[in-house]
Amino acid sequence: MGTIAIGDVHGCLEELDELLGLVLPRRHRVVFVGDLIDRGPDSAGVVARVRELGVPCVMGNHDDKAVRWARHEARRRGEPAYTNPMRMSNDRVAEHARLSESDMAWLGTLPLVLDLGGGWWATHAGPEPRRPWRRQTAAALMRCRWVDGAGMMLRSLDRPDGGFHWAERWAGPESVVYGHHVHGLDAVRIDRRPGGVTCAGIDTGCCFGGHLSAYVIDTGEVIQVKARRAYAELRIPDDA
Ligand SMILES: [Mn+2]
Repeated sequence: MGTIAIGDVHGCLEELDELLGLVLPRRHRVVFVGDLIDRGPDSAGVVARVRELGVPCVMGNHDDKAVRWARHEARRRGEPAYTNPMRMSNDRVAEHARLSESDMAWLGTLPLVLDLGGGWWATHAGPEPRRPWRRQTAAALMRCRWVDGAGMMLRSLDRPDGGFHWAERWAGPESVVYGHHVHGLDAVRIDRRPGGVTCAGIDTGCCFGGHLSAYVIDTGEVIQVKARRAYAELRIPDDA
């Protein structure tokens, strides 16, 4: 049985259901690379669907932020003097309120990485190339995009001068399937690294009007559906 990884869904339930119609008949193992929620029209519906499927998902930075914000809110309700130190837009607060407590608790259990076997790992954003897989940080695994020549993570939304995407510097030996960074709205991004290492970036920006992509780990085949429309603007900051 092979494995199919599905990219950042970001609340795009209609597109997810269309993609599942293409993916599920293959009877492969299905995994999600995180960021199930925000930006698209139905975060709660997407979480419900993934929970119904009972398949694994890694923790995305949006999933993580929602969980941490909800924990602060719970504490604030119990301690009137407590102030939630995190910011969240009113739209996001309303969208997250549609998630049940059980959904939010489930999001809080998502792992940072999944071992898919065969030398492949799934994570939301990516490893920091200067560190071996076992010493990666949560910050990198949920947020890494750009790195310097030494493989150190840089905090930038846009490619810095002289910077690289981490997948251009990752030496393995693990192959990685990941989301988080929209390399383009159509094609998935495949980096073939020395030693037979592959990095597969499969967030093709469905919520931005691109595609929702599924990647068949064993064959490299890509299964895609087109976004119904753009639900958000591509250039908004990642944690906005
Ligand atoms: Mn993300």
